[in-house]
Amino acid sequence: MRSTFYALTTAASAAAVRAVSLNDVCTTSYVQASMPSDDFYLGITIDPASVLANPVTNTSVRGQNDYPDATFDYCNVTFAYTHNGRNDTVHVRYWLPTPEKFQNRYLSTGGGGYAINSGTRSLPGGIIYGAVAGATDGGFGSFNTNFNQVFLIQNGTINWESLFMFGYQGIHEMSVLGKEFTRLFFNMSDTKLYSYYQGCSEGGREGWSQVQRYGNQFDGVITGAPAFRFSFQQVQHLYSNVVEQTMSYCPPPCELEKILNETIAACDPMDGLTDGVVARTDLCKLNFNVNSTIGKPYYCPATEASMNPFGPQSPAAPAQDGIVSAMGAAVMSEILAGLHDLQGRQVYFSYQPAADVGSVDAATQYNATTGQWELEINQFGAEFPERFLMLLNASTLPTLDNVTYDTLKNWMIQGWQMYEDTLHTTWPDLTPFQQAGGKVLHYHGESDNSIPTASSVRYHESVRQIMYGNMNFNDSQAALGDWYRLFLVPGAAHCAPNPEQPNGPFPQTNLAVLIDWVERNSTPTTLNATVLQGENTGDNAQICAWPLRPLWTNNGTDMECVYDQASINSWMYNFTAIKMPVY
Ligand SMILES: *[C@@H]1O[C@H](CO)[C@@H](O)[C@H](O)[C@H]1NC(C)=O
Ligand SMILES: *[C@@H]1O[C@H](CO)[C@@H](O)[C@H](O)[C@H]1NC(C)=O
Ligand SMILES: *[C@@H]1O[C@H](CO)[C@@H](O)[C@H](O)[C@H]1NC(C)=O
Ligand SMILES: *[C@@H]1O[C@H](CO)[C@@H](O)[C@H](O)[C@H]1NC(C)=O
Ligand SMILES: *[C@@H]1O[C@H](CO)[C@@H](O)[C@H](O)[C@H]1NC(C)=O
Ligand SMILES: *[C@@H]1O[C@H](CO)[C@@H](O)[C@H](O)[C@H]1NC(C)=O
Ligand SMILES: *[C@@H]1O[C@H](CO)[C@@H](O)[C@H](O)[C@H]1NC(C)=O
Ligand SMILES: *[C@@H]1O[C@H](CO)[C@@H](O)[C@H](O)[C@H]1NC(C)=O
Ligand SMILES: *[C@@H]1O[C@H](CO)[C@@H](O)[C@H](O)[C@H]1NC(C)=O
Ligand SMILES: *[C@@H]1O[C@H](CO)[C@@H](O)[C@H](O)[C@H]1NC(C)=O
Ligand SMILES: *[C@@H]1O[C@H](CO)[C@@H](O)[C@H](O)[C@H]1NC(C)=O
Ligand SMILES: *[C@@H]1O[C@H](CO)[C@@H](O)[C@H](O)[C@H]1NC(C)=O
Ligand SMILES: [Ca+2]
Repeated sequence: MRSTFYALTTAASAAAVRAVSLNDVCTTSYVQASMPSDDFYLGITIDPASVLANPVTNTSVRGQNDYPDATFDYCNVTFAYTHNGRNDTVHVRYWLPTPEKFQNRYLSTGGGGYAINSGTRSLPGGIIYGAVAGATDGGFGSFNTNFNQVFLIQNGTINWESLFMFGYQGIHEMSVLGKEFTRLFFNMSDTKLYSYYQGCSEGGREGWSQVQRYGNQFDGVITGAPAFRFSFQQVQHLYSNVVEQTMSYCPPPCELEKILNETIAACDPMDGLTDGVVARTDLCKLNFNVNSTIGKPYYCPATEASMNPFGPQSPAAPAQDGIVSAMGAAVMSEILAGLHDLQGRQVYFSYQPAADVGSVDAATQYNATTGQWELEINQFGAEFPERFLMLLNASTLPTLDNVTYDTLKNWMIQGWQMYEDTLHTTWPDLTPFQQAGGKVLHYHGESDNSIPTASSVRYHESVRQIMYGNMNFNDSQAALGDWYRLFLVPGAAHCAPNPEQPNGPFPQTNLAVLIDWVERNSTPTTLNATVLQGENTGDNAQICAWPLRPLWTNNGTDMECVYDQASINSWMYNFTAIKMPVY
């Protein structure tokens, strides 16, 4: 009897708490009644007739880098708004947790490459933490239409609206509308709504675009490997090709892979733990000489022709059987040194030594007619000057003929001037964000082969110097670390774990860590991370906060975060080729 009575009361009180079900509120009419009012955002009118809403139950997500596996229900909402007087259409999409799972949180998500959203890939990362999660199509025509497809109206004619939407306006509008929609949908009235942002690569740049402009828009922001300093970043993708052209040597891919393998093998133990992970690329840079790979034999089997949906078809190639040449080592050294102009002055930096540059920027292709490995123009690098500087509607340069190190420098500076206020995204004074109590969790794979890790270190340094220039190095790092922390992820590639260094961890629980920081004032002294592949899958690891660096002692049993001036200095560059400050 007693147990029956107990069960009944428990069921009754649970029913009272869960009075509202997903099906009750996930309807077109309820969502229409929850729309921000017409005068909520000056210049924007929402189209109530565009509202689409449907409940989705028992969805599972697995194997993602940015959030753990989960199963959940949500309300799938899409609607459109227009900018008054422009008659354009911008679509926004929000996934809302069920009423009993909602935890007074909102999350904006961003894109990658030239996309302003990640499809629906990033949205579960909010739902599983009780947050409404938003994405925008930027007004580009559909959620699958990328910015570069709409940037030119015709050759020579810029679609300026698309540029500003991509630069920062689209994410801003989606965030302001999304927060208000969340409040109205869940009847929040005066309850605090915690607001967050999470994105990597272009999504990381988009996050910074908001932190730099809208001080009180987010309580917490996760910016991974941001594609900021945009023209430098894009043109940098061409630097490896121009090294190969200038030095008249296109290494066979297998030669570069061998150099990479030898670099990883030699530099792995420098961090005190021999685990296949180069956790100290700075020590590698200071102590490893690429020339030591000269003469090492390599072999890679023949490959068949393949279609790359994102780039050119790669032709079939014969088996590669050779030894690392002095030219191969010289090309690699020059690539890692970063762009210098024709007077030998530093213009920009490159990847860290254990990054796999051979499979992306430095990739070459086999020409069956000549039997030679030849230049394969990097598409990311080539699209930028063609489309965004020359304003020609094409996705690559026809040739790199006559392109020198000075050409690259000039493209970087020209692109900086053209897009300083939209894409460059390195404004270093974050005082409004800091004063509003915002927190930034910034991370970057230390073996990133698409955005140089040093790029994140440079911006973090710029913020420190601009905001705390009157303090010494350690005090300013401490002051900055109260609200903005940078973590370099050992072994990680671009926004992902690295198949070349499978035992490296990845910070999969970033949003949980940020929520603890924002809502419970629990500062991430180290960043929580998990090994996501290989034989140690599931192992936990802690990542040191910059400028501290990991070092294992006692034969790899104890990890410490140490201060090492020579290592820190190896991350600092003086761009002597450029007279303006480059933040
Ligand atoms: C949820 O989906 C899984 C498989 O994806 C299935 O086994 C399970 O029965 C489903 N649960 C419900 C409540 O529909
Ligand atoms: C979410 O809504 C959009 C717009 O109606 C629709 O295209 C999409 O299929 C929906 N997704 C799910 C999982 O229902
Ligand atoms: C606005 O755009 C719609 C659809 O693109 C079009 O049918 C309509 O005529 C336009 N209205 C004005 C005032 O330009
Ligand atoms: C918000 O309040 C309205 C009116 O009381 C109610 O019908 C609706 O279910 C509530 N929504 C939620 C998510 O609780
Ligand atoms: C490099 O190392 C990887 C992983 O161990 C291996 O699969 C590959 O064959 C090696 N490449 C060369 C050129 O030795
Ligand atoms: C590597 O070897 C080349 C000759 O092949 C030499 O010019 C260069 O200085 C060497 N680099 C280092 C860092 O030893
Ligand atoms: C291969 O080399 C031949 C001869 O130089 C040249 O005509 C051809 O364009 C090259 N093919 C590619 C795909 O570059
Ligand atoms: C625009 O420029 C591209 C690249 O030069 C060219 O292929 C295309 O024909 C041009 N289109 C027009 C309409 O001029
Ligand atoms: C490269 O420069 C040479 C000499 O000025 C010129 O003849 C040639 O047309 C140029 N090539 C390209 C693709 O601009
Ligand atoms: C830290 O990561 C582990 C897995 O490595 C996970 O179980 C734990 O929940 C994470 N902690 C936080 C605060 O998310
Ligand atoms: C150090 O660790 C390695 C791998 O765990 C082990 O093989 C070796 O015996 C250890 N050396 C000492 C001196 O403990
Ligand atoms: C950078 O180099 C310039 C020119 O050599 C020099 O004047 C300046 O002091 C250097 N700046 C730093 C921070 O080292
Ligand atoms: Ca190691």
